Amino acid sequence: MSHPITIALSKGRIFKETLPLLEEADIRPTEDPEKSRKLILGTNHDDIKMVIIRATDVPTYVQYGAADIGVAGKDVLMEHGGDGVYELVDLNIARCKLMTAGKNDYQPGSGRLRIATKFVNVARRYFAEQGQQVEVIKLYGSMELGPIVGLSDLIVDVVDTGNTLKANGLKPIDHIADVSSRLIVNKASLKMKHDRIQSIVDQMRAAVK
Ligand code: PRT
Ligand code: MG
Repeated sequence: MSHPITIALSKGRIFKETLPLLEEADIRPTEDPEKSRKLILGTNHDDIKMVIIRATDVPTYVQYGAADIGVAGKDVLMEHGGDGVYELVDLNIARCKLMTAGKNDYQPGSGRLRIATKFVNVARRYFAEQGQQVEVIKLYGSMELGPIVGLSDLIVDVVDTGNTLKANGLKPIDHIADVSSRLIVNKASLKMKHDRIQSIVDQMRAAVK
């Protein structure tokens, strides 16, 4: 009997852009998560299922083996730290950049800066490397408001077109990292279910543009 395999994905851009790659590995969900309320989706294989979870939870599911395979942004992986997972393929999808941003009239000065972000670990590490003293304030969304309402001097967020920053009177300042989504695998799963997982990984890697 072959081992069942669970794949963790988030709704939205990652799901949409991962589907064609999974298709190349002959894996197709039996339902559209955007239309279904189900958190577990079947596939065209009896022994492969998908769990649909928040983007930031994907590395945690894979770390603990609740999912064998997952797709997560490099931003989310940097924040998580990557314990217990192998990052095996750069899928080259959902590309963006991790940046600092501030008000259009922001001028770098001396002294301790307040940083509002959901990427608290990334922010602490980045500013420590820069030798900059910071106070990091954890937010769960709408980071762009931080500098506008005087909550923070800067934010750390992912930026694609930059339109969201611009629409809120902010400008991108420093580039922290280029981001794309990565195929991650639980370390124990790769040993225990090696052949099945390796074959999915190889087929998805071959499908990457
Ligand atoms: O939405 P939710 O709170 O559930 O979680 P999430 O925002 O982490 O998930 P999701 O699906 O929005 O993003 C999943 C992954 O897509 C992220 O972890 C990134 O790796 C990647 N990605 C690529 C992006 C973007 N592009 C992006 N533009 N994630 C978020 N954005 C946001 C950005 O923060 C900004 O607020 O979209 C907004 C528009 O960006 P601009 O610069 O084009 O205006
Ligand atoms: Mg989002």
